[in-house]
Parts: sequence; structure tokens; C-alpha cells
Amino acid sequence: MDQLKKEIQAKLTSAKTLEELNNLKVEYLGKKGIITELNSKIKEIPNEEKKTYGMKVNELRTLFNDLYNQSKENIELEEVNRRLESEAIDVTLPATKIEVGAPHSLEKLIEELEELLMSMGYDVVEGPEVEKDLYNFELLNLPKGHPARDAQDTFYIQDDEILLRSQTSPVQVRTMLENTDKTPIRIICPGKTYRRDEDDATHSHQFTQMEGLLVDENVSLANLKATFDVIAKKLFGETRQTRFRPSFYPFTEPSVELDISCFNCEGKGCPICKNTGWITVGGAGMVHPKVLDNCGYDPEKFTGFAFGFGIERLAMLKYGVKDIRTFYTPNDLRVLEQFKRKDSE
Ligand code: 2U9
Repeated sequence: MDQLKKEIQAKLTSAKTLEELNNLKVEYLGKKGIITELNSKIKEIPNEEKKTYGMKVNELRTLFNDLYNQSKENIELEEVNRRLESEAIDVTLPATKIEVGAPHSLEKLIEELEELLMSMGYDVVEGPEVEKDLYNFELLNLPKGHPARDAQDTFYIQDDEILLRSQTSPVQVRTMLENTDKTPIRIICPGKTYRRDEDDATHSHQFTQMEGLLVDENVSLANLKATFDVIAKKLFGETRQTRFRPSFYPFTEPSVELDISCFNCEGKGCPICKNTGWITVGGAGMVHPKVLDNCGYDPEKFTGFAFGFGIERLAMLKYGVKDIRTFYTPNDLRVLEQFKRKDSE
């Protein structure tokens, strides 16, 4: 029995795999196993020794089971450790660089403007590209037959009532009508617009606008100037100066052209500013009292300013793009990659 004990101890503690362990179980505790056989021999043992004999066989079985369980636990633990080791991740290794796409330059510029104006309290509002003549022209003080709404310039879709919007102004009209007399209205409206232009280096039948509108009590042209100043400096540099030039739009009175001092020559004169020192980047004005009235705002109580930018024109100036068609002939990676976001964006 002592010899068997030693043998069991040696075999079970040196087993390396679960298979080896199971073979040992069969060898000792199986139907014809060594311990099973010893147990069945109890019949042949004289009565007075049966008790001691039985206890010794039981001791052997308990020893076997204890060592077996211990050994099984160790082997399983070793297996887990081996797997964890093989799956270990070296967190100090440099990460795989994931190539991400770049936003379109027009999108990037719209986002920059949106972020700036949202920080000034503006909401971004979008609207349909297929519009009613009513919102695109009529309520904006451009009645049918008005010289400024040449039917040749507009894509009409159905008779003369449904069209592709020629500006994003109908979005402002809709917003005002939905809010009548609630102030302030402080919105920017970016989006696609359509005009029947012949496409060339500076014209496109489909282009992008961002218009802004602020309506409240006591809004003045000085507020518009200050707002334009912030936009000009953010887009074209802190040293930009701004000026208004008189203009005419049916929906604003007075109306102005928005000029910035030339960022290329700082006002000395160069081809970009055509030697004037100034570059026109958009248009604006005080909302015409008739438009306020048409859109449900009492012109005796409220005033407002509106401004409009052609995003392609801003992007051409800002990024030095010579041909507007570059924006619409996509997939030249050399162009796209210049607009990849930086980690901080
Ligand atoms: C409402 C009232 C007034 C929007 C305005 C301009 C001046 C303007 C041009 C810029 C370049 C169009 O893309 S462009 O050619 N836009 O000059 N837009 S004021 O005035 C509004 C809009 C809505 C209710």
C-alpha cells in the first residue's frame, strides 16, 4: 500500500496533460483499475483485518482523488496562462495608422462658418431645394415681372410656381413665417442653390450659399458691420479690415456689398484685388420693411439684417482655387488630401 501511495503521488504530480490524468484515472479507478481491484479483494481478507484493509483502500482512493483534482486544476491554470501569454497585447507598440477621408473643402468652410456663428448664438436651419415661387421670390419683394427675377435665370420645374431655389433666402422666409413676431430670429442657412448659368471658371449652375438673418428690436447696420468684421477676420485673418459699398437688392434696404481688405497684398494692390486693395466677398443689408411685413413681423417694431455669401467664391479666395469646377470634379486625391482634418479638429 505504501508503495502504491508513492507511485500515485509521483504519477499524478508529474502528469502534464488532462489526457494523461484521465488515463491515470482509468488505470487506478476504472472498472479494472488498481484501486478498484484492491477494493474487490476485501472479500478475501480475514474478518478481523477487513476494517483496517478497507480504511487503507479508502485512504488510497481519497489520496488519488485529492491529487487528481489538484493536478487537474494546475494543468487547467497553466493552459489558461499559456493562452493569455500567446494573446498578450503589447500596448507600447505604435498604433496602426488608419487612413481617414477628408471633408470636401466647401463642407469644411461651411463647418467653420457654422461653428463661428453658432458661437454667436445663431442656429443652423436647412430647407427644401425644390421651392415655391412664393418663398423664393414673391415674399422677398420680388413680384412676378420684377426685372431682378429674370425667368431665364431660374430653373422652373412646374409651370411658374415650383422651382429649384435660386438662393437660400426661402429658408429664412419659412422660419419667420413659422415664428411670427417671436424674436430674436438668429439663423444661418447653408445649402445648394441653382441658377441657369453657363458653367465656366467662375460660374456654376449649381452652387452653395450661406445666408444669415437676424431680426429683433433695435437691430442696426452697425450690428451688421460688427458681425461681418468677426466673420472676415476669422476666415481671412485678424488684420482684415471691412467696408460696405452701396448696392441694391429688392429684399434689403439699404443694401451693401461686403468688402474685405486684400489678404494677399494687405491693401497695396495686386492681381487678386485688381489693384483696388479690396475684395468683395458677399452682399447684405437691412431687411426690407415689406419683407418683414410679408413674413409676419411688424416693421414698426422690428428691424433686421441679412447677409449672403457664395461659399465657392469664399473657398476660391481662401484656398487659392482658380476654377470653380474643381469643386465638382471630385476624387483627385491631391486636391482632397489638402483638406484632411487635423487631430485637433
Ligand atoms: C430674408 C431677407 C433678406 C439675403 C441677402 C444677399 C444680400 C447677397 C449674394 C451673395 C453672393 C448671393 O451667392 S451670392 O451671389 N447674396 O448679396 N443676400 S442680403 O437677404 C435676405 C434673405 C432673407 C427674409
